[in-house]
Amino acid sequence: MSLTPVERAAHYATRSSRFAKAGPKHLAYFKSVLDQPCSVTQRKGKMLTEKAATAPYNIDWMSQIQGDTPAVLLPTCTKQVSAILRYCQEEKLAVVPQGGNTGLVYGAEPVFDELVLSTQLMSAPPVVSKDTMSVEAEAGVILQQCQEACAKAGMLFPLTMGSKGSAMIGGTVSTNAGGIHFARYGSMHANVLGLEVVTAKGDVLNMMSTLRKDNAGYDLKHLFIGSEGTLGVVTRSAIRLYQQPRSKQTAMFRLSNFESVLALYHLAQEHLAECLSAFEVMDGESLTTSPANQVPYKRTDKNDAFRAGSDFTAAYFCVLVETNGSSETHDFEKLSEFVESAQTRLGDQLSGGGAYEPILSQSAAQTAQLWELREGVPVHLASSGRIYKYDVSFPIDKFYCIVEHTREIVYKKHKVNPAEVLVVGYGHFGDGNVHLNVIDLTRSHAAELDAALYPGVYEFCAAHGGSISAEHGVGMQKRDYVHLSRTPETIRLMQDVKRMMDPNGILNPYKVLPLDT
Ligand code: 2HG
Ligand code: ZN
Repeated sequence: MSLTPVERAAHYATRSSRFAKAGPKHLAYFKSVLDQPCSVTQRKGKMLTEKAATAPYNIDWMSQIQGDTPAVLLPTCTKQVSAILRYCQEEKLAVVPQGGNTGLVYGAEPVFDELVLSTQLMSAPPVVSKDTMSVEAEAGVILQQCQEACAKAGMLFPLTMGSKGSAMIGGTVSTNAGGIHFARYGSMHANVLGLEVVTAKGDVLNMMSTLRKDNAGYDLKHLFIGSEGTLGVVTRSAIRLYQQPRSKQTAMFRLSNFESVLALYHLAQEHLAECLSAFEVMDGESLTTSPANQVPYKRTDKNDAFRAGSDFTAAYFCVLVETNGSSETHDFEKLSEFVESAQTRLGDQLSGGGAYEPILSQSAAQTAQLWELREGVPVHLASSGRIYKYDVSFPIDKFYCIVEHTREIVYKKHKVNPAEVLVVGYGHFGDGNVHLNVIDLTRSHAAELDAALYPGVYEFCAAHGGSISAEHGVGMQKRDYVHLSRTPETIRLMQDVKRMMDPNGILNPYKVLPLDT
């Protein structure tokens, strides 16, 4: 449906009458809490109520969902978060926790008149410990700043993704963000060592720790990682670090069919095994809107064998392979051997008769260009038309089937003109995580696309052993489809947990769980 962001919010839910409306008495209380300087930093919090000031917090970055919050609360410390949530629980005031607001599933914006609790001012410089190989960061620390602080100490932060310049640590933990190094370093579930959370009742749970092994009963931090701010607000976390790799190698391949992408992946496992850190795939259509499609490439004697063409859409599949290792020479040799072996084994599927041979990056600048091609894909697609986004996962041999299926449905069954609607697939192949995007270039096919995609795409995932959410989470967008990826018993237990931990359902309402809770 072609709806305004406010209409789309109303399409997903009706404001629940169990919530109170925030009035002058409530706002005066929040102000008094936020005016108390934090005992550690001495900084006061802030409250925004002017429409112009609250506007950016009311809408997601894709401009799909818009609420109308009466106030944005910006605490500077855990104590203030605790006082706010305790009061909201008592007064039945709905609250949406918000970090960098980079989510894609309508999980971090108000739907109606919920208060916004932004962690933006909880951003003391992260504390990196080389000895314990961990970093401690407040919720509002920007992901990229955290990565840089770790890199300065020679350490690698395990998560990275296109939105690193805005996404905040608390949000990446709450949503169990994935990103491009997931296949190598694992999820936030695998890397969060300790957590401080304020529950929906205002209790502070101090679970901070840098222990690798700690088997003393329930590991409750995992309840908060990936529950998208519906059970508590993450205020601080301790995250596992890795040695900063001495060498990073990047190569780009262009292949003519999916079978050869799969073969290339298995070959990468064979040759690069422990140092493979990313294996990203983009199909030809996903690159057509990208200005970086014509990546300049310097030919030198050394890389002559890996000559580049300029049109990355021509071969059809584009694969970006990265390794992280400890020896520049050894790793370069390893990658070169892998490239040669791929050329021998995949022959024409890989070289296109010499037209698109692999590129082995020769410099940091070139590596950056190759990553720009990948990271720019969602950005350029989003600015090309009205976009439908899916973040789904499949067993890797079925990675691309959802894209082919969607093309069948859109172009053949619903007879939409392919020149007017792009159906593209790209993503994290090593994790079986495909981003299916459908772009209505002329913004005139809402009716056919709604019919073709809802609930067909999610049902196809369920029928083919996939998940409706690989890494972006559920938010409000996929709330009504969770039953396709979780059993009724599991959903009932999730609802029981939510009721027990948040009796008035004030924390991030209308998101993640079926609406009757
Ligand atoms: C990515 O992998 C992100 O680039 C965004 O997860 C994907 O916007 C998307 O569909
Ligand atoms: Zn992704």
